Amino acid sequence: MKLFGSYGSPFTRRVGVTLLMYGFKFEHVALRSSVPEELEELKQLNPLARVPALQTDEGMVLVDSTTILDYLDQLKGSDGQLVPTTGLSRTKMLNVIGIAAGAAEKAVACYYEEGVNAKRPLDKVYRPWVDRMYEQTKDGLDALETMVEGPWVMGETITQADVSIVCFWDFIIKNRPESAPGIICPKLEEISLKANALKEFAATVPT
Ligand SMILES: N[C@@H](CCC(=O)N[C@@H](CS)C(=O)NCC(=O)O)C(=O)O
Repeated sequence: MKLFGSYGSPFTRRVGVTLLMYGFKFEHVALRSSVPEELEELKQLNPLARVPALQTDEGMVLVDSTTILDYLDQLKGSDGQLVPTTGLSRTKMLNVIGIAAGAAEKAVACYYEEGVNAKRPLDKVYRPWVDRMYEQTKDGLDALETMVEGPWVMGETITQADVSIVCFWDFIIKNRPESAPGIICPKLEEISLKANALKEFAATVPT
């Protein structure tokens, strides 16, 4: 398999961590949509020119990290999956991950407004909308903080909820400007610290 996308993208990183945790062999191609030549290559893989994209061993190209994770879960089979295969516990976990992904999408949108690779001239930024997106990110994380059930997000063992939340948390904390409303989520912070000590997370820290 080939994973396209730099680990600076939290959506790519959660796929990278999952591939490593499942023990799948893959080649990592750190494409960035912010570099024009790499963007051209990306367009050949993903009509939306976004990362991540995963080329399977059969030659299929999957886009969107949720779809890619679903594919990897199926490949892994029911034994050792990071997500329960059926039942309410699965629905509950996907709901938690959905909130985290929503918060991350808002943070990425803010990054494109005023991060190092901002797409819009600063004087064209519409402040109320950007502030609202920072707020949505913060509110999403605050909600997740209240949902933590144990040493890991869903309880005693590490799951996809931890993989996704940690990748999103690390991106948000690293890229959020000081002017944005502060985020205080000690449980998520601790889970991030614990996860980043694991080799699969350490191997995917954005450079
Ligand atoms: N829902 C998508 C989000 C992917 C996404 O937003 N990727 C960003 C990087 S974090 C990207 O490639 N953006 C480039 C663009 O939108 O032009 C997923 O889960 O894969």
